[in-house]
Amino acid sequence: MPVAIHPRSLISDLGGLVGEKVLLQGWVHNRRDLGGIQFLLLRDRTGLVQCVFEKTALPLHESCVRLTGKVVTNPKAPGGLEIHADSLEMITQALEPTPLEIPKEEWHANPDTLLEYRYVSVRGRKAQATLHVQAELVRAFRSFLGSQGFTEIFSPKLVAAGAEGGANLFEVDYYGKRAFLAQSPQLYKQIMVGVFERVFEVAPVYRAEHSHTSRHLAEYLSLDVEVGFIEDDGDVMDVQEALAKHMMDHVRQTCQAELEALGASVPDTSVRFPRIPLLEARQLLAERYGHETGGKDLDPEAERLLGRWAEEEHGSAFVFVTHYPQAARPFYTYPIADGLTRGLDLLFRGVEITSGGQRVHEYPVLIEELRKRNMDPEAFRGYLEVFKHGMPPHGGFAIGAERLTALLLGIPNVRFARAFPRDGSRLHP
Ligand code: AMO
Repeated sequence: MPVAIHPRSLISDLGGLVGEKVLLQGWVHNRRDLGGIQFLLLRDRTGLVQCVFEKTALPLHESCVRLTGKVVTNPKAPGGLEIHADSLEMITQALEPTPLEIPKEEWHANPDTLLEYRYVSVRGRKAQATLHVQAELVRAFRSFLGSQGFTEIFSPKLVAAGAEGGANLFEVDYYGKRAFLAQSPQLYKQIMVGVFERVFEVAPVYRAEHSHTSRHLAEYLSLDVEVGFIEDDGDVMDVQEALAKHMMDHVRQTCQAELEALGASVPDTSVRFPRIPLLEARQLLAERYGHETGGKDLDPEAERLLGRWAEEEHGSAFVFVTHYPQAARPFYTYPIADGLTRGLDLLFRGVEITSGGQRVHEYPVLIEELRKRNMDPEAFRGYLEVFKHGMPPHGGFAIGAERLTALLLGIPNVRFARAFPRDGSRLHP
């Protein structure tokens, strides 16, 4: 039973209250004055309802109000219901007009304006729906892993060295010493495999990305998984696939209203995710689409085309790309013959949403992998120590929560899959 804090009805419950008098609380989402009759579109955490008044002065947008009235069916009203209101009481009056029109929220229009006023634009129906779906994705992530014997961990975000390498570290002054914001809980989740065998973490990570793209944030929510006593990268993919399907199914079951508000659909989860080695993928893209890729990794167009192939040939919105070359993966990735690794990515709708794979679990091999990359083992002493103390074969992956959310919901810019995004040009609100 929900805890009753007021004799208050929620908008989502009105369907069962037709003909009854109700008390509602919420925000003035929109208003229209037709002279003798006024329409107030009321918003609460569960949705929107049209409330009809006679000769009432309506408060400014986003004022907090309490009203009473009768629930009436009206096929022309949004949602098929409206309130014939008889009282309107102010809870907190808005002091000035909103800096943008929340009911018109449109992320293609002017993202900068929307983000500048995010403290109120985040109240828009689409923003709210997006963040709600994300919360449900995370809930499903936790509950699925919990059911599989994983333990949640909490690793430090202030660290002495970067886990992922590269130039995108944020430096902080740590009691007069140089420290960094964690790029990933990579080392810590591996250490904790030595405790719990199976672990996960839900936490922000930091990347001082220098390119301004629609898929990169300076702070993003990393959904990390690590599992011990695996045979190989196939086990890592099995966990990942079952987890992704569970998360999709959960959203399909619990977020119908949000999916509708965003015009989004959840992909078919009945098909097996295809698994294709990177080198084969390259060949396929060249032969099938005439797209040649150089470099160590797939470029965005190659990812898009591979997503198209997975959809056309396998009916799958997801595809694993496996066996990345050593040059394309961090030193902790398990090396195999021919300069390849058991490192892999998962693409969703043609964009990378996770990286992962099997890790090196033997100390001498780690030293060797560092040397191969011209990295100094001394600089990684903190990372290496635990591997002297019996680490099982293990592997894992990290999902970028905002990318997953944006791709699922058809949101063109990952910034709108975060309540308060951080990027090279934005530190507030
Ligand atoms: P990687 O660096 O590939 O791997 O990151 C994993 C996933 O995180 C997301 N991501 C980002 N999302 C938003 N903004 C960014 N700047 C950004 N950078 C990455 C992507 C990506 O697939 N430690 C490894 C994971 C592992 O092997 O377990 C790692 O962090 O969705």
